[in-house]
Amino acid sequence: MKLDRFEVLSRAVGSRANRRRLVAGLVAGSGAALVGRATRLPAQTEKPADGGATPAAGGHHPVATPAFAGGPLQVRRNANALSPGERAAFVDAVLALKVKPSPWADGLSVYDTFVLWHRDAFGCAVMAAHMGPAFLPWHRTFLHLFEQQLQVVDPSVTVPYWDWTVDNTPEANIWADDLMGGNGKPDELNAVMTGPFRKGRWELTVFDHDDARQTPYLVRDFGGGFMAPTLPTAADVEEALAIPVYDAAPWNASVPAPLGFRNALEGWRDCVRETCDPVAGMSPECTGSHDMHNRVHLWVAGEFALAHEGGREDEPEASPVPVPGQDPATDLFGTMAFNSSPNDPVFWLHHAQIDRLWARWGALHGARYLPETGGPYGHNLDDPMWPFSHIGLLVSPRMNLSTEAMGYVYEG
Ligand SMILES: [Cu+2]
Repeated sequence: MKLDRFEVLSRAVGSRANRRRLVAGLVAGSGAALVGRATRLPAQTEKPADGGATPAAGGHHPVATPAFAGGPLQVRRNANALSPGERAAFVDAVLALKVKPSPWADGLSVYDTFVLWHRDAFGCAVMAAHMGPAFLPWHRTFLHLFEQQLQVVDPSVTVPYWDWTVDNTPEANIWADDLMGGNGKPDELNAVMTGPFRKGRWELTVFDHDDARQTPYLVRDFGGGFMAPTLPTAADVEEALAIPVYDAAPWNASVPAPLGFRNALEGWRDCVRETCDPVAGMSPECTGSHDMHNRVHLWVAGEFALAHEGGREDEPEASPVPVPGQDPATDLFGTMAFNSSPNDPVFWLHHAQIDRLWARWGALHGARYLPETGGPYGHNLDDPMWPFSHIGLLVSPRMNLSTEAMGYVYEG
């Protein structure tokens, strides 16, 4: 069903006469700010550096970081710093996108189009967004587009970040009823029953291609299972930030964490190869822990089972919620463990934190990116990134190396 939707989207994009008509359509609709900014970025980032970036040893690519000329910088703030009114404005804008028709995909809301893009970025032939150098620039563009859509609803809203090194318990205030809502309720199959995105109010419509269950509500089990009982620490973050090299060959999930900041932050450990499941998409074979970015996804989700690691035959009794007719070793996942994880709005707060950490790394080591060439398609410095290239936005990793050039900064 979801595959059909994507094919409809691809056909719709491909059948329009040219990209200019599609872009014109976006400008006429809800994407004006988005297109205006994105099309200005290439010229800005190609200006010669004037002291902003330090030329690096070891083949790094220095990139200028000029000030954004398109207006005042937007500020993304710690979710903890938002006033009750600001929290409500963010939630209301998210809820509005959930019902607003998508300009890009027939029959989907704006919000669910983002879920679909994130899920299908795992396709074997695409692999645009994870397990490679473009992990950080892809998600930067993804959040920027989402934020601009929020701002069409309410220009005062930016995406807040969740500093999970500090707010690292189920009692943290991001889980309050006026923001993300709380943990799943054990006697309701771990459904989220509180807050604005509770069961009955927030309905999931885009599911992973191999998800037979298609649970239509958020599922969370903070720290459940055995793979992510705790969140990454401040020391973990400092260790990653100290790595001076952005990424390393072979530019995938198997890069040992000390050799590159990208996978240190993305969080794949001891992975040997990536395999293609034509339905589920690409996934690596790993024996190590899930750290950092991956670990946060799994901590929120509760890790009942991960298909790419062969289920839970080793500890089948650890699956906390047996469901009639389902195999607990392979079928139970919290929402944030899926490829369609943006279904849980905490996705945006988590990825704003990841993006903030990348910006901090850039401030320490220069706005550098690797590889220039030789990596998987979509992951080299000047490659177009899918799906943005399919909706008339030719954005590359190079265009994502400075948040200031994209018009925003992080507070704190
Ligand atoms: Cu992602």
